[in-house]
Order: sequence, then structure tokens, then C-alpha cells
Amino acid sequence: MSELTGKLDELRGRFDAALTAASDDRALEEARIAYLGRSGEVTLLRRSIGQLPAGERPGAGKIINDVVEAMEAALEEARTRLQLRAFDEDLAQRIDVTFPSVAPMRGSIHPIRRVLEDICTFFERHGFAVVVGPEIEPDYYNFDALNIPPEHPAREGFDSFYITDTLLLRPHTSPMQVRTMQQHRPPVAIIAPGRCYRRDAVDARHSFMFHQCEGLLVGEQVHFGHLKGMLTGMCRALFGPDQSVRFRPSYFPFTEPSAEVDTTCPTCHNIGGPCRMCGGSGWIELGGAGMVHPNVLHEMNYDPDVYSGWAFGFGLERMAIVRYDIDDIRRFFENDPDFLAQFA
Ligand code: FA5
Repeated sequence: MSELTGKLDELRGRFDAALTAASDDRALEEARIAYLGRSGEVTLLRRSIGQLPAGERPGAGKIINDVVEAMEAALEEARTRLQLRAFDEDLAQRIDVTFPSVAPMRGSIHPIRRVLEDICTFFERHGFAVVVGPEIEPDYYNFDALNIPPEHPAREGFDSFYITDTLLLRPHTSPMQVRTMQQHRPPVAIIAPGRCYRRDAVDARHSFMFHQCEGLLVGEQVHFGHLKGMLTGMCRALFGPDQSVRFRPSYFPFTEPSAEVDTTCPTCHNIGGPCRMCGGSGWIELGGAGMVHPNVLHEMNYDPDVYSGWAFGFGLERMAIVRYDIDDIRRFFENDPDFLAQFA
């Protein structure tokens, strides 16, 4: 039996050497035939078992079977190794690893986001906190608490997409005035940026979804001059010192007095004539503003005889249109890479 084991060890050593030396499938096949084929060395050895004494034959058969199994596994492993090597060589021929790689596309901050962040930075520098609120609001926050009762005609202009009879996508960020005053006692100084929704027909400066930034300051002896100074300062910070800003008397149920804030049209530069951006007026409206109405302060349990405040709501798309000289609001939402790449 030990003679058989010695022979098998010697034979296995030669077989392994042949596999290691093999450089292609043909060499492997030759090794297989020489050792495991019909007339191969191992096969002949197996046949010779018949000459052993009957008691030794089963043991010898098992030893040979184990060795054959191990040799077949080694053969399979050698085949896989050769295949991988061939694959690597093929790849190295097809790929020029010295070729310069394709530069990854650079992303950029969306222009609306840039404007939003710059407004936040401006107000944070002046001690305002940034707050965010829900885009779906009950009509109490959208209207009633803002001095717009159910039959008030101003509701029509703000009416939006209703989800239930009393829940709607907010048409402006002004509900954040109410939420802030409900939660904090004066003084309060916040800005609240976010998305808004309205049933507006889409054109160069209107979208059914847009962004606003609300601002609210309430304290003692707060007056319209503070509002004018802050909004003019914000416009200067965003547009530079040469951009004209005007305050036009207006009406909002939740502010008194109220104003609309305009700036010169970036498309026609206020030279008049037909203009699809400003309709020929030479001005583009950025937002609304005013002194918080005493009824609103009262509803929030702020004493209007002690406290006064101002608020504003600016459209971020309009700010970006002016800042980057954009000809149509729709460009902000089309996700055109060529358009967005300009802001990289
Ligand atoms: C308001 O939404 C008031 N809540 C603003 C306000 C806040 C007044 C606090 C007083 C005190 P208005 O409807 O005018 O007001 O909208 C304000 C700005 O949002 C507009 O000037 C414009 O810049 C932007 N805006 C309004 N509707 C659209 C729209 N459909 N598409 C794009 N921007 C819009």
C-alpha cells in the first residue's frame, strides 16, 4: 500500500508541475490525457489494483479515487487561471491606460438656491432667524389669521390647489408669520423661504409653483423706515448698488400701509416698448411688503398699542431673473444642463 501512495505522490508532483507550466488550454488537455485519460498514468495504476491481494483492493481504490478527485479540481483551477490571464491580456490590448480620462461633469448650485442662500446670509447677518414651515396649510393660516375672512375678495387672488375643503397648498409664505407669532413673544425677527403654489397661468414671469421668502420683524417702535432700509439693502446686496428699487403703494389685507417692491426690468432695462417680461412698464415686481396689520397682531395676542412690525414676501424666481438676466421663469424648472452649467 505504501508503494502505491509513494507512486501517487510522485505522479501528483509531476502533474502539478505540468499544470503550472501550461500556458494554454492545449497544454492542460495534454496533461489531462497523460494522467487521467483512458491510457493515462493514474488510470493504468487504477487497473493494476486487480493484482493486489483482495483485502487491500478497497483501500487502494479509495486512495486512488481521492487523488483523482484532487487532480481534477487542480485541473479546473488551472483552467480558470488561464482564462483570467487571457482576459487581462485582451483587456490590456484594448484599453489604453495612458489615455486621459473623461472629466466628470461638474454640478452647480441651482440659481434659485443661490439667491435663497444669499438672502438668508444677508438677514442672518442682521440677527434674523431662518425658519421653514409646511407647504400644505389649513385655510386659517393661509387666510383667516391674516385678516382675510372667507368672503374677502383677496382670497380669490391667493386661491390655490385645495386638497380638502379647508386644506390647501400654500399660495404664499405668509402663514409663517402666523406660526412664528403663535410660538414666540415679541421681539421676533425671522425669514421663511419656501415653495408656493397658485392657479396662475404660466408666462415669462409666472409659474404655478414658485418660491417666496417671507420676512417678519415685530418689536417696539418698529417702523416703515426699517422695512425700506432692509429691503433696499437686500436688493443692493443681491443686484449691486446701481439697480433701481421702488416702493409702490399697494394693498394686502394683512399689512397697513402696504407696498409692492419693483426693480427695473432686466429684459428691456426700463427703456419702454413691447417687452414680454414686464409688459412694457419697464419695472418688474419682486414682492409685497408692509406694516403688520393691527388685526393680525391682535389675533396673535400681541398688543398693537405696544408692538408694531413689518413683513414682506419676495418671489425668489423674480430675484434670480433680475440677478442673472434670465428671459423666462420656465428656464429654472426645465433642468436643461446647458442652462444650469452657466452657474457652475
Ligand atoms: C404675497 O404673496 C404676499 N404674501 C406678500 C406679502 C408678504 C405682503 C408680507 C405683505 C407682507 P404677492 O401675491 O404679490 O404677495 O406675491 C409676492 C411675490 O411672489 C410677487 O411679487 C412675485 O415675485 C412672486 N409671485 C407671486 N405669484 C407668482 C407666480 N405665479 N410665479 C412666480 N412668482 C410669483
